[in-house]
Amino acid sequence: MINRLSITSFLILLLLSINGKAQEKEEYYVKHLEFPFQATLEEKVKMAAKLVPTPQQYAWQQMELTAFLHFGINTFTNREWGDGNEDPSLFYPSELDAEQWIRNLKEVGFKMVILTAKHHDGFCLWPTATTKHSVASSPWKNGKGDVVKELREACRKYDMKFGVYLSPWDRNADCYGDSPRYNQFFINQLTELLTNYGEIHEVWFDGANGEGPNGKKQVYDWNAFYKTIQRLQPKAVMAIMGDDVRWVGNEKGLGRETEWSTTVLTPGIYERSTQNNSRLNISNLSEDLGSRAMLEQATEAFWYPSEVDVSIRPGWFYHKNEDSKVKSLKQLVDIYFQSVGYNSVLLLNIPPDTRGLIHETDIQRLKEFAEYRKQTFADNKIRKGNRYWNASPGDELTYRLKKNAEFNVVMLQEDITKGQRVEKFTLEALTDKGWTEIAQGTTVGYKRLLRFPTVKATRLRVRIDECRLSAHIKQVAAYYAPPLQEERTLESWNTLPRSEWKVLSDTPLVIDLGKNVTVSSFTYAPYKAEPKPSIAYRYTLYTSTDGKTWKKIVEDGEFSNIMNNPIPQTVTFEEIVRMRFIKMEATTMEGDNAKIDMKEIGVTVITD
Ligand code: FUL
Repeated sequence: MINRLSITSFLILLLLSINGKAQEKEEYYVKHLEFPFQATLEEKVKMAAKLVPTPQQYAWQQMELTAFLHFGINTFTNREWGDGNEDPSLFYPSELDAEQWIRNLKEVGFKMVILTAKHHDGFCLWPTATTKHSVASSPWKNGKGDVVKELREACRKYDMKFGVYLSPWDRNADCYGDSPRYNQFFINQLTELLTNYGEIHEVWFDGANGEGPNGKKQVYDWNAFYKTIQRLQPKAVMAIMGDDVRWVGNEKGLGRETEWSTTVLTPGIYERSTQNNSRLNISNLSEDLGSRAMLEQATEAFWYPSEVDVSIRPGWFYHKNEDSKVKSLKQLVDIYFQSVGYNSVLLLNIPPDTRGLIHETDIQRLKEFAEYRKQTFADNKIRKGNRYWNASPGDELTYRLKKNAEFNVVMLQEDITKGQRVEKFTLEALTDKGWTEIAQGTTVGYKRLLRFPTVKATRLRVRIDECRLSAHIKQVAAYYAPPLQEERTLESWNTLPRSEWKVLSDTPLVIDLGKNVTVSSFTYAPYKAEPKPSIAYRYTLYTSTDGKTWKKIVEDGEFSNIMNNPIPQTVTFEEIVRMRFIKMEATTMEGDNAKIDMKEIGVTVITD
């Protein structure tokens, strides 16, 4: 089992910190620390303040903007999760041009791309020796193509960092479920990727698994996967099912306002994680992963910073019918403030289309997004905001602003090479009405951006109300972010008013639509797009015109990835269906009966 305790506990770094006057020796803990048995809260807080990232975690954090590229067999089958039975001959991008991806992504500010080298369907985008289920069996370039290689070369050309997503869950591999055999198969795939393509900066292991209670049970050998990365690409960060980068807990692009990189969440690849995390009653989804209250109960702490992954479109893979659903500039800007601005790295997915190109609409939106950031962040209203400030609790520092400064954003940055320490701060501005409080915040970390109504002021005062030991503030800046129009979102997935509908049964869900209609598709839209244990995952759908004779329309369908990304999922029927009654038998991920509310169902009616 992975025991990095032995490495990291003793890897206590001695740094010389020059503090203006005296030189003092400071002890830091790199990536991990264990609290001594019976340590007091005060002792724990002091230790946590000295937990710092590894050099590669620090380099990763500084990238801020990274791009996900979901591309594979799903691009051609129009699915989100393939079942592994897809014919490789479906893979045929007509104009694949990896340089087009990277040139455009570089131009709009991305520092790294991560490619889905293999998604859950098992189809490999490189000609692997481990399986026939790969590009080598496709007609693309007569089976001589290699997407990973083309992308790697484009990254080299444009000086873009490169990462790989390799799904542990594999619905194609015969050996999946035969644990030792599959672990070796997976290590062979990983070895190919980490040896044949030059430097790899991030390895992304997805934790998703939709096998359900009766599915195949694979026990992953995380320790062996971890060692393979350490041996072949020691500078890469290991993400999600890894101990360098933590999944933020949703796929909506929403970080936490209080985001601790110094966290008590034990990474899932450690055997002790289940025990540790259930004792603290926490998971990736928890709101609080690092407060004093959490430290008090914890036995160890990790430098385990958050990554916010979200797609520019509703789905992760390209779907033509989502060309009109590319996120708006306002949505992207909000995501930016709620990820990079909340002490996280943004991993924004931009899925190449069936041509093998990034779609024009997405490029256009990314350009608007880049232009907006440029416009906002080019003009820092603060004079001398980069004075290094070592602040004790209660300390204040006043900054002079440029003449007639109007601003609605303040940025704070801590020097995280000395730990994450700020717990509470206040911002005040000197306006023509005197000093007024404009905002309050909690954590800062690598970067914190606060938004508030526009103020006109001559001075900005920052107070560090609470912190662990003393905080090292590296930079304070103020900007004006032009307001963007709120867009109205319409529920476009239901065209039949629900006022006439009646629920005839809850389990299975039976709905009387009130009249006979001709329907081309139906939608399941989990309430508020929130995950819940009772969410439907597998389903069988019947319809009827009289409520007695039922016709099976979809058998054992799957709402792929519904738990992580609970957005509306529309199922288009092979042929239009005349119906008045809908019956849905549905089960959860765990195989229990799902609970579906009538409001979560929609139909597209083509004629009455
Ligand atoms: C999830 C997967 O199931 C999705 O398909 C997607 O790859 C997302 C980034 O992670 O867990």
